Amino acid sequence: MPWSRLGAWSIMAALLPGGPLASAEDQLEAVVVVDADEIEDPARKVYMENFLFRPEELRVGPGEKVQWVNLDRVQHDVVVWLNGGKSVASELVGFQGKITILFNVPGTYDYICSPHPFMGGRVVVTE
Ligand SMILES: [Cu+2]
Repeated sequence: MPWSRLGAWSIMAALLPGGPLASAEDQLEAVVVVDADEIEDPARKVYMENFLFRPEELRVGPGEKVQWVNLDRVQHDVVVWLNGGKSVASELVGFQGKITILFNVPGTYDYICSPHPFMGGRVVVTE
């Protein structure tokens, strides 16, 4: 990213209460479902258990991955809401299945499980 663009982006991010404003393309790149090996760091793990996300809120840095592990005998997924009503959805995974999502851009990301929309959680990405 050129410095001029980065500078403008930072100014907009500082001015807007809702967090960084980016193009639709940048928004999609802010949150990416990735293939990954098991993440050992407990600070970046979320368990899906008894139809809850545990912990409900996680704080990570930009460029870090979060991994969800399903401990229920039903399928769950993770659908992360972005600004402007867009979302990024993982595949559904069954018992002991894992979902890994890379968060590139600081902000507050609420998510749900689409078959069970009462299941909600939040990832806060801070510098
Ligand atoms: Cu679910």
